[in-house]
Amino acid sequence: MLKLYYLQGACPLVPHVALHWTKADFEAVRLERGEQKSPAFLALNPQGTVPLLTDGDWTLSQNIAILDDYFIRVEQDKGVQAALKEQGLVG
Ligand SMILES: N[C@@H](CCC(=O)N[C@@H](CS)C(=O)NCC(=O)O)C(=O)O
Repeated sequence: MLKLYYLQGACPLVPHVALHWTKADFEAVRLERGEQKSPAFLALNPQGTVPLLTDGDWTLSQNIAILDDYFIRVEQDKGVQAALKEQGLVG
């Protein structure tokens, strides 16, 4: 299952909104301030930053990379426009 690690009020809001709007099956994992530098999180992302998207052992950081990767997945599935249209977000 996809997991998006985030800090409240920070830039992971961008992929968080994208995943939510397209009804992705994902879990949002909220970190406490400073937790991004914990050994457990550094084992997932040595950069110690969020956002981090994981899917099993697969990990991806950086907002733009996550958006690119995710929307490629959606596009291959049913298409971003169709996903947003379902939500009534585009005409
Ligand atoms: N260029 C990165 C920026 C990552 C970044 O700086 N994330 C911030 C939150 S917006 C962060 O994790 N800050 C906590 C820290 O650096 O310890 C991206 O677009 O994902």
